[in-house]
Amino acid sequence: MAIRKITVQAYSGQKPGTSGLRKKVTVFQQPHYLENFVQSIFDSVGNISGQTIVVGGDGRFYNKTAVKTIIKMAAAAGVKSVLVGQNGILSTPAVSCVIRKYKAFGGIVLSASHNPGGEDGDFGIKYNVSNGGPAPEKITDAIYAKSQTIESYNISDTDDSKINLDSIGTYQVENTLIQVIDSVDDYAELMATLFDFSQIKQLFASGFTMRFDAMHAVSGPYAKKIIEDILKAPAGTVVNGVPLEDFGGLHPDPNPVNAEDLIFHMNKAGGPEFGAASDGDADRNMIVGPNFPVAPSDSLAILAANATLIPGYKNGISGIARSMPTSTAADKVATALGINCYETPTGWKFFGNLLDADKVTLCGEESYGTGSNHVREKDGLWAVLFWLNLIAATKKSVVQLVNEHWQRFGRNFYSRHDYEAINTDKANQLMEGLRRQLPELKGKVFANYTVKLADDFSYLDPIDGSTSSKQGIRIIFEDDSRIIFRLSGTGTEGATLRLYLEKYEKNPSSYGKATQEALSELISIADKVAKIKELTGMSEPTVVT
Ligand code: G16
Repeated sequence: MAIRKITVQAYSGQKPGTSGLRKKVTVFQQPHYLENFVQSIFDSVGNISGQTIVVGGDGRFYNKTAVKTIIKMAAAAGVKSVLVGQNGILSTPAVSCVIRKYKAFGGIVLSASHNPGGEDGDFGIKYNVSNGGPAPEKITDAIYAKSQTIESYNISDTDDSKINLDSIGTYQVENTLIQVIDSVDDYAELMATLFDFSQIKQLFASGFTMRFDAMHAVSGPYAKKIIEDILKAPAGTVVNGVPLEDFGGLHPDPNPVNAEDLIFHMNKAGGPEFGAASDGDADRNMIVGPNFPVAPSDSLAILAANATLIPGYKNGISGIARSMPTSTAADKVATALGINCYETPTGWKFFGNLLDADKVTLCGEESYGTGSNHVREKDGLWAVLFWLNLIAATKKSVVQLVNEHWQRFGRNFYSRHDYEAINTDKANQLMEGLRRQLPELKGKVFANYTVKLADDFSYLDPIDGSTSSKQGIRIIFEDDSRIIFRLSGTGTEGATLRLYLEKYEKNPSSYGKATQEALSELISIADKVAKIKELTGMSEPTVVT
């Protein structure tokens, strides 16, 4: 076995987006494409030689190939040991958990999250730092800069067949110790420290019914072990629980549109009492009651309001953080609790500093992401266990918990409209058009709404003083209703325009309104201001959640 230095040319466009580098599998399959990016990571994160790193992914097509390549490059870089999930599998929150538990230097997550998989699907790679969270922008910027000037990479010539990922155990590649670990154990152990497992067990023993849809993605083995084996929910509670390389040809995105099978089961007569789904890499979650999907922004607010009922949070929470487009429901809870609610740009990486400084305990995003200080990623199964524990502790249903929350805090009607795969130039034109209007919008009246503030969101990190600008156009009205426009940073085809709409209602007789109806006036205003239909050529969004 020997280390080889391979001379290469840089690829343009290896710029990490909202959450790492996400591209079509076919892009990653180009000669040296993955290797260039991995070497750029190794060269940008400090001296990795002699350190321990964690590697794992969501099991999508190309996962194992990429894991083996990374192991050979880690060996060439003099990494002391690589902790890798069995079969190359680790959910994103599990990578974070393992980095923290074993005090690793960092880790590499292989996933394109909720994006479809398979040979024609998407693949992704991101680097997580020693706190277990996604690398901050200064590191992702350095990785990108390196990828643009890279001239060579180093790799061990060990044959792939010698890199066994199938069985738990240890072996050497060059001088690097490879430790193949159980993908679930460390994570399951952490969950048992946060939640009252015996109370949840009793809930299932009393006949409580649940359907967890793992969407053929990586949460399957985690959910089966924790929900069925440990908490003794009946076999079959977890469905679609075997991770498939192409997610069964489906879109592993837990929202009412893509998790339509779960919604079907939750809407039918005699269906389960509680439904949940998770995405490709198990960091997102959707919570559903019978005929009742819970809005992610509401879920964050409800978890925060009830946190002291859960053993891991019984002493209270230090603060809450939400991404800017996420509804302000959590802000109302923070005010009631007398704690801060921080507003960050979209991207879990922006929560890391606040969590490390203990400014916040819970974080959440409208994009079906919720998490806490137990790891530094959002965590789908954690959120599901939190809800289960809440149901077990209060003996209330999902619908009751949400309705009681609205009665206490009011209801933030909320929706996101996505216009996917639109022409990038048109998308930029739309955003620039909005930016040009910003100085004149304040005070303008649109139907029943008067503009209170219009800006391009900019974030000053209160911990490290860094700023992130151009993070989304906000139009906020006198009654605190909001319209927000952003271009997604996770898509792989053209551009995706995200339009976020929020209206606060404190008249209980209106809480039962249909969401799109409650937001209809804001939807028309958004189109009028941004000329969405005209510029995209689309008469309606591709996805409404
Ligand atoms: C990632 C980020 C999230 C973000 C989401 C959507 O989630 O970690 O913080 O909210 O993308 O981002 P965008 O609106 O830019 O597409 P995931 O689950 O894809 O890793």
